Amino acid sequence: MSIDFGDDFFFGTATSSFQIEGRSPIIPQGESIWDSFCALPGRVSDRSNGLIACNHVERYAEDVALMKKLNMGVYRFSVAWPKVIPNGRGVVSPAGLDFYDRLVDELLAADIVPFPTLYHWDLPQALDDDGGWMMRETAEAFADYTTAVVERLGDRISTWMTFNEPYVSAALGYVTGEHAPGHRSLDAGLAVAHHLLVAHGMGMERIRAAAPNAEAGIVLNFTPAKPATKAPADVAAADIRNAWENEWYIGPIMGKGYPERAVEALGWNRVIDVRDGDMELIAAPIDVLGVNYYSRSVVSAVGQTQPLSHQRTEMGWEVHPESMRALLVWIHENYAPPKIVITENGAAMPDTQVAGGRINDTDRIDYLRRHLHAVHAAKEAGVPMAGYLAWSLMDNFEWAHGYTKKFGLVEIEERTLNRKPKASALWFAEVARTGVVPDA
Ligand code: IFM
Repeated sequence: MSIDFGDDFFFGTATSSFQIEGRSPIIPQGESIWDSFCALPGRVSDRSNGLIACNHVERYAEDVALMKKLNMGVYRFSVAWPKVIPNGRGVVSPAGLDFYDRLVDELLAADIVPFPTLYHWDLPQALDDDGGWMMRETAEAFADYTTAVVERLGDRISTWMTFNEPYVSAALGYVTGEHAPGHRSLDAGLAVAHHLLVAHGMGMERIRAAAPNAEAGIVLNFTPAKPATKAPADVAAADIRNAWENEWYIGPIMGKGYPERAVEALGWNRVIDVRDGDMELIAAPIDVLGVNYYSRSVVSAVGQTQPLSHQRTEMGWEVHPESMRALLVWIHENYAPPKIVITENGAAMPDTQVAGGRINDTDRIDYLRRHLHAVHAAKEAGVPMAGYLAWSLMDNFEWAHGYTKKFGLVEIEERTLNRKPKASALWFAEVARTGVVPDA
């Protein structure tokens, strides 16, 4: 059966600064932790970096024109802190702000709503040299950076997002070391998680002060954990995973605090430096919650297990749209954010089939179709769903996987960096034009 999202629902795509922008000689910028991480041997699988990426910094007007052609109503991008304040704190670079100024104007001229995120992982290296997110002072630097950006663009932005996926910043950047800055310490990750939340709270205050009429919120990722069996040990393992991965951020932000059972069971309160007023600051009301959903996990007491029968993407992630519907209902019933936007959903696929000179990614179309059905089902169940942004507009730098994993609706040709819409881009353009998602 085909489904209709109606007129009050928007469609668009998402990207982030480090993954697509690259550098330009006319925009002097500071190093970010990802520049440093890419330079370390063995950290990025194809030894690539973000120096050129998709060269969006020079080709942004072409990218906006392409979005317009694809009927996109909203564009989620992130602002690169090292382009705006090269040293992380102190002098603001007019050239950096000018770039985002031009991008926002180009989008508005094309009738595309700009939907910026202030932090999508590219922390200025200068701040990391002083301890980065392990230091509470970094939250203060983030607040000043927020003011600089919001004061400049605020007259044209209707919705601000503070952070993208703080869980990933803390867990992969500081606990497992898979992401920049590559630390491997649970204690560091716990401290970082709290500082990111404090920074979110401070950022919200600055957004409210500089743009009182704008909406504001945060983008969180969720990977619902299901126990592999009914054995108590598996159930307990999945429960702790849910607490750390899916409740650790939304709980404090929505005024429910850190999940008590995990704090107590693991003794984590010993390292979280919660100061007077922190939890109130973090719980300041948001207008909108961004939800990033890709997959679920199946957890046993001995670690993650993989249901063999299920379809997976190139990331090895199980395709499980039903978990997305259940997740959205769970968020609504337990936390009730005023509005939810799917800020990321999509799939890395092999992209090996070509038809008529175009990548014929029917597997990606199927993924998007099934997940859009899940979003629609949640909406029908009363969840206040406002929009859906596909990850990603184009193939880009997939962090530790370099350019080897392709999430784009648009292909980036290897040498020329020319943009070529895949079959999924044309399919999604029709969904955006009509609001209707056809059945398979
Ligand atoms: O590419 C990332 C993005 O930067 C954050 N969310 C998940 C995507 C796919 O891994």
